[in-house]
Amino acid sequence: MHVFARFQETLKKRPLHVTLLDPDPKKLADLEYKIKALEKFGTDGFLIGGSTSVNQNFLDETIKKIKSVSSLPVILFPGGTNGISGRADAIVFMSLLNSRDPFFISGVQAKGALYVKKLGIEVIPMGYIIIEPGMKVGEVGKADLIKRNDVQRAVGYALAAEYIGMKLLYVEAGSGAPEPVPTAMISEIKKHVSIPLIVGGGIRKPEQALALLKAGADIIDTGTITEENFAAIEGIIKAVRNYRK
Ligand code: 1GP
Repeated sequence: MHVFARFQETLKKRPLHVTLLDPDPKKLADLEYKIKALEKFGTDGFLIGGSTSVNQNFLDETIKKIKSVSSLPVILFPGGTNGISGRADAIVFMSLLNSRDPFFISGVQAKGALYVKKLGIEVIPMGYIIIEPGMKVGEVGKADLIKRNDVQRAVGYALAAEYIGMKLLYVEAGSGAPEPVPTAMISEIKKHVSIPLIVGGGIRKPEQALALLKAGADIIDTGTITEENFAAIEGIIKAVRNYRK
């Protein structure tokens, strides 16, 4: 079964947790240990992201290493065309809907589309919207950041994603954000949108993940915590896995 279909099946029963990993040479040393532990804790898959400076060989190497120790799906979450690898199971083919630059809405996608097709990996169309503070991705993607209290604007972009035909919606505060996206914004989005909703950026505690799930998030994504405080990740993953609506 394809990754997205499998995720949809699981979502009928419980929310999902995904772990964002940066294909960075400095982080490869303890990757095997971390992957095994994350799988044991119950994460549902790996998103492979990283900045625009991702090295192709290194990306392949990272995915190869993950695949050698885990059976979980590996999904590309690319920052540009160099974040694409045929070793992954799938790619979230995303459009940064609230970018001021058309390059990030459809330009970079046009540059990479044929390559993705040739690789034959599963494509998951995803709307991506960035909320304040947006951090590095907001800057690089030239996001016209949605203010944390501008719930209506967030709902507009979220619903637009669904009407455009996206299969998945990612609401992002930016990696390393001091606080996650406000729960009031997530609950309002959830009232209007029916495609699965991933929330990420600044999630460091189980309580934050639980509050976002309660507000309506379907998938929780954490990245920084895996690098900065690995001891905390088990609690977050288990909280997500055990949550029931
Ligand atoms: C990045 O939102 C994700 O796209 C993960 O954010 O690194 O803050 O967990 P963190």
